[in-house]
Amino acid sequence: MYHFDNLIDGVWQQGEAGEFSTYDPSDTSRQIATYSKCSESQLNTACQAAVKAQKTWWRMTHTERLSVLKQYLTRLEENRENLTKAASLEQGKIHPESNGELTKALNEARAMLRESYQVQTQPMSAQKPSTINTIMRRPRGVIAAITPWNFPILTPMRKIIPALVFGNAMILKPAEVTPAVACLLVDAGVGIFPDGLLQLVNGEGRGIGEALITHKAVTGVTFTGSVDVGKRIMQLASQNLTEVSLELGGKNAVIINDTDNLDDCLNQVVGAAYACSGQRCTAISRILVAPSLYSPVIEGLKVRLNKVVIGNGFVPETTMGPLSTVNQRHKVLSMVEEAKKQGARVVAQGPALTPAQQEQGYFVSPVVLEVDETMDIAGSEVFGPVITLQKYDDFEHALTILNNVSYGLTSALFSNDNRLVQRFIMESESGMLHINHGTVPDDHMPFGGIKDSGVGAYSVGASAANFYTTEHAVYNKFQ
Ligand code: TXE
Repeated sequence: MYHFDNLIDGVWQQGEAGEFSTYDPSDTSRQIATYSKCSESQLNTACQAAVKAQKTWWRMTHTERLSVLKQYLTRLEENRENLTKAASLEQGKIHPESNGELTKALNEARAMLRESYQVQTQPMSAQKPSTINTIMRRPRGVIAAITPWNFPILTPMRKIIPALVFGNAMILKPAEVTPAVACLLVDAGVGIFPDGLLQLVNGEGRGIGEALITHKAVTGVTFTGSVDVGKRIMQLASQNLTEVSLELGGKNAVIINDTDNLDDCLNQVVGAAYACSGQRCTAISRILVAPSLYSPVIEGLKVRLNKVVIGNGFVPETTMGPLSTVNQRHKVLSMVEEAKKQGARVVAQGPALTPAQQEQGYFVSPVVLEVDETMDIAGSEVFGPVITLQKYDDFEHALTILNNVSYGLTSALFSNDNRLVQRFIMESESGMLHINHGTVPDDHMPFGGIKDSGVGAYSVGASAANFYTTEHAVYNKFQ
């Protein structure tokens, strides 16, 4: 059992706004943690501390900041066991996935530290004599981060590291479903960072989350979560004209047109679809297949779904844990039922749940549904272990289906035909495009989407500077 309060100005302080608890999604009778909720007056103290800490932090040189951040990453690596255990206990994902998540977070963080060197003040040509013009970058200031529950290690880290490396302070409000890892992540910074530089407040999105977004001291809001909440955050942030960066959902498709190695292709697709029980914004949730490959793809999916072992994430044999919340399970099951009513056909199915699994946790068996574009599920994010399958007539048709959704996060094409690859690169409406490659992103590449999948600058890598810094035009004339 864990208990966490709120990290304010370097000290864990009991929240003045009540308590909440979390439970194991594999066995909901088991309480995992209790938390105290931050009050608005405590948030105010945190914001004042952040403003002060940010000034101290920015006065340090870039090299000094990098050295402190490297020390922080070493401490996280030393805490691997605690961090990954907390993630799997609260979120439900299998323990090897939590381990992989921390590894990815540390690799991205190290890449971010390296890439941050690229973001420099740029000399520019000047129109007046004896003048040097430069475009200078400064930290944005105090960043509010609101994170979801599906990647409780990686998502906070993707925000903390770029914010801090570019000289900002951060106040993190983690999802109420999985705050334990976030609390451990910020706790690891105590004694390494100046007090107040990296703080954490616990509580509901509509409560302390909104108070944080609208606080005058906050100059940037980075959010990962649902489209509806993203829109609300953008509206709230506009009250103070605060910059936002929103990373929202996806309805990501793979087009399987032709491949030299269907086994390898399906391994990548199924891995990208069902990791984290499908609760990934970049999960492949639609497979669009050329007519010639339709039957072999279905056969390959059946074989893979038969091998899935559903259960508690700490049992070594388990390959798929539960969904994280009762709401997620309800949403996924109702979308599948509604799809069936609208004519969707089950073409592959994972193992049946045991009575104990049905009773104790939020387990859902993976499924592949043959659908057409008229069905609601063909365009809505399920966020669970559900793949929809569609046969297309020709590549033109495939591109039409691919782009005919409101989202635009990631997409993939399997083909060796260069003309099709070129068309895909030019026409796929998504922020990240993969060719003969699953949808797992590299550690230093921009990460983000277009359309309903997000607005604002991409996170990860040097392009994160577009959100975490502000540009200033400097004219320096020699007298
Ligand atoms: O997300 P919410 P939910 C999608 C996915 C999922 C659906 C609902 O489709 O089924 O969203 O999930 C905070 N002001 N994604 O309801 O509500 C909240 O406290 C400020 C995709 O869990 O968006 C939490 O910290 N903050 C996604 C965070 O928002 C608010 C990941 C996310 O919760 C707030 C998660 C408010 N008014 C869900 N309301 C992805 N892109 O990976 C809530 N929050």
